[in-house]
Amino acid sequence: MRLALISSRCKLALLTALLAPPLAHADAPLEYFLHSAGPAATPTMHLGWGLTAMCVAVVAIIAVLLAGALVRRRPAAAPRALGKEGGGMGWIYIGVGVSTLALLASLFYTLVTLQAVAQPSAVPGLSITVTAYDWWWKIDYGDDSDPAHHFVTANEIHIPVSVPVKIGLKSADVIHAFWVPRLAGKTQAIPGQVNTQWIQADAPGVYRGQCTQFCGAQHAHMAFDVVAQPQADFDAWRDAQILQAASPADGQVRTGQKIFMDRCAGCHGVRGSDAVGVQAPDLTHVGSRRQLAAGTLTNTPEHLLDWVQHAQQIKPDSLMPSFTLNMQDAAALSAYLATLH
Ligand code: HEC
Ligand SMILES: [Cu+2]
Repeated sequence: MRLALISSRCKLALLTALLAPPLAHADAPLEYFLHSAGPAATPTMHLGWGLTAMCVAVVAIIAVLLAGALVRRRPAAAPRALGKEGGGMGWIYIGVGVSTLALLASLFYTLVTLQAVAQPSAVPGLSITVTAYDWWWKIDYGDDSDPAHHFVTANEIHIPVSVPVKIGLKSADVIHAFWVPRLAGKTQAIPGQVNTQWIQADAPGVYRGQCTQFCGAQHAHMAFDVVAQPQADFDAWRDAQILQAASPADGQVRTGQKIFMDRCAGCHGVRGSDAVGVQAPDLTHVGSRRQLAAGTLTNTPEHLLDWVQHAQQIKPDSLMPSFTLNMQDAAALSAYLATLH
């Protein structure tokens, strides 16, 4: 039932994609490379449409010629001797010539496009390191010049609008690929190597990203959001993210924190507490994120608790175990997690 639902939604999405105008605005319903929202993506989108148009034209011309040949079919005659086919070679030369020109033109257009998206036109105003893990993304706002501005988050990248942002891409395990279709082409994240790419959003909005290199069981649930905001909003977000978690005062929250320290802190970090795990998403401001577990669930208190108790059912094989909690512990943990916003 769920599968059927998804596939009919996919068909609808595909249909929308095919019918939508190529230059639809940033709020287009479809998160797809047929629409672009920034200078790192627009030239490749145009290239995609151009090459598609060329292919369609070739198919249409061939179809028309074929139909013409069928209609004007001559009566069958004895085959002529080799070398006396009676002309027609002119058409072969024209065909080869036109094909060669079209292929050269598309090669040239592709090279020009690659050059156009290779570098931003201005020096990137922000630099982020993204590390791919099975099956989530660590986002590191490192700032060498100012360590006080350094913080780590997960699965949600905020950027200021109209500013080129440099992304250093790493992998902690296998090969992944970072792709935000409306903002840039895809780039692989390879263990032991730092690849770089840049993105820029011309309008505020949420742009969905996705791992596009098969990386194991939960590859499909390895999404992320890029949230583009006006500079002032971005600064406010960053200032809030830099803050450490407050230490709990209230009794239940304190109990919840103790459960967290016992059962979660080996993997997860919460800045400002003794939880310094680095193999899992930093949870200092987990409540501020839109989604949980790399786009698997929307972030609500119910989903949060559901995730903690049923991670293995919700995202089988993910590197977080499911936890069995009694009602009291679940309530306490919930109360503590609610303070991490
Ligand atoms: C063995 C390591 C491990 C332990 C222990 C662990 N987690 Fe996780 N947790 C992970 C990993 C890995 C992920 C990322 C899973 C994914 O998205 O594929 C994760 C994801 C999460 C997320 C989603 C974060 C986000 O930004 O999407 C939350 C919330 C979370 N864990 C809470 C907890 C809590 C609460 C506990 C303790 C009861 C806990 N975890 C214990 C490894 C662990
Ligand atoms: Cu993947």
